[in-house]
Amino acid sequence: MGLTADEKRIATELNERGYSVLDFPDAEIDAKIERIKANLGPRYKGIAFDDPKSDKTLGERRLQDAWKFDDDVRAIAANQVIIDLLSKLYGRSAFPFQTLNFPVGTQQDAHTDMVHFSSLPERFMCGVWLAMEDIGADAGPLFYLPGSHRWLALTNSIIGRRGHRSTLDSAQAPYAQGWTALREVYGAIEEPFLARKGQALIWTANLLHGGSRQIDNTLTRWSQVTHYYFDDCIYYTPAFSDEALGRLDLRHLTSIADGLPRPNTYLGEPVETPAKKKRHPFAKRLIRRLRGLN
Ligand SMILES: O=C(O)CCC(=O)C(=O)O
Ligand SMILES: [Fe+2]
Repeated sequence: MGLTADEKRIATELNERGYSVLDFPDAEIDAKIERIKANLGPRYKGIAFDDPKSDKTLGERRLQDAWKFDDDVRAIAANQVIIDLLSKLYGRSAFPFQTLNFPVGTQQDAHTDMVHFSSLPERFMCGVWLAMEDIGADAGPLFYLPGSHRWLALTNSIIGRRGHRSTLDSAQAPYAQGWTALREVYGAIEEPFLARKGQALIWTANLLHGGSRQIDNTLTRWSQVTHYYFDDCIYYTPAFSDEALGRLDLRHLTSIADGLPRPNTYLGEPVETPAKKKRHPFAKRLIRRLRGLN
């Protein structure tokens, strides 16, 4: 594949452990980070960043798709070295499609991103998590279960649940018991990512990860997550799909890098998405009648 020594290290770690750590490849990253904190800070309602004694975990903690109005968030998501690296390692062109900016720990239970974001063929998805400050054990660091990306990827058919058109408060909740069972079977140990500012961690689609409990609530834990998919796939949300029945909750994506849509395609051909037709009430009644007659 013509990999450099560092690319080979990252490829091997992604393959064997499901994650890999690297220094974010941008000489201006510190300045970008500081501008992001200044720009996004006021948007987290209820957090008094100026007061070192205040509880930072109160209020709104998650800002999705800030790339739409913040050029630095967008530049981090669209970092060409990261895109080229991921494209080289996965063998398809990577594109960023979503950003999340957090000022504190997420304190999220262990989950895989694959129940939110999957692809056909599967696993053409990854996350890149950037530490926007030094993050110690008390600040609710990101954690992961090394090697868990090789465990069974839980789907609705495996856990015995219908997904299509279902509603959920948390798309992760139905799989929690299954993940707990897998953790018991494999006996895997959680590892925290005690990151230095400017370090990034790539996680693969099926790696279990989450946010540790934040022990000191006066601390911040600034981070940005960018989620990437790869060209020429079907992109969908497994939590709301029944793959076996061909009922997919498709995603209609735009690349953050070039602003262009990435239509769902399979083996190079676009996948038709049946437009939701609004039928006339009379037609609906007629269809019901005819169905009844069959
Ligand atoms: O930052 C964290 O604590 C976890 C974020 C995460 O799981 C995600 O964005 O997929
Ligand atoms: Fe996640």
